[in-house]
Amino acid sequence: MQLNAQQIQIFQEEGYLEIPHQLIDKDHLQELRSAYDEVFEKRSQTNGQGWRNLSATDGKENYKQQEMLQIMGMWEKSEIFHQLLFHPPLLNIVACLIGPNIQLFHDQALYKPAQIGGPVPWHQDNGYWQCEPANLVSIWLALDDADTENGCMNVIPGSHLVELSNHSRAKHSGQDLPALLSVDVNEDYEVSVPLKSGFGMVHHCLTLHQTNPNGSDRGRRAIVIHYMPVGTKNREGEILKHNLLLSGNNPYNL
Ligand SMILES: O=C(O)CCC(=O)C(=O)O
Repeated sequence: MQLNAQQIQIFQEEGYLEIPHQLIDKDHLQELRSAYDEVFEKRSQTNGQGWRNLSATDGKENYKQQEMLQIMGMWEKSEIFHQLLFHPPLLNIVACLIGPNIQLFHDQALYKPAQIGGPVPWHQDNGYWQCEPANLVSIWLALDDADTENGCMNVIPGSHLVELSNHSRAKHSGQDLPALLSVDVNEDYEVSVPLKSGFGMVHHCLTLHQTNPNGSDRGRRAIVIHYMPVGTKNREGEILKHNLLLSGNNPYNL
């Protein structure tokens, strides 16, 4: 399903859009959850190889054992997540926002376990990436119901229209969180985006967003796919010509 003109306008003005239709049906969701759990099970005994706890402070003890678990490159670890990159309901939305020539920037699983799920502080994705032009978009897909109790996404509407903020190293109780950046934000303007499982939201790479800790009894499994228009350059000014082409053409990689 495509986005209509009004939905595209909302995205352009607000920097995010709660996608009003279900993206993943019940059976597909069950397959994705099983594959997700399998990858986490395999990785949980390792550090590195794309797995890390973003809540770990300074590589030492985790603050109060919080866990904000990240696995990068799910598409390379599981065939069903590879196929998800080409799932028409997702690509159709992205094409409405950045055009038909779409490459993968990367994907990541972001898992907040029940009760001990750690936060992700306010940031703009391009604070990490520094890509040019800053026209990347991300679909954040809920594999479990996500709400204010278990750490759904919170955004500052319209923040993508202001320039990139100065990000600094995130801290917890005075200790550095080496994997995370953070920005000071006026939270009066914050909007929460609760989502049912199988639903998603799309956000611009300059939209300020964060997620809270998960103190609830429900885990919060999510997968985020970051997409870029063909021709996007990395922080060194090089065109990312080799990234996986998801739709359309890539004249830079002939
Ligand atoms: O899933 C989360 O908790 C954080 C998500 C996020 O920061 C992102 O999708 O860029």
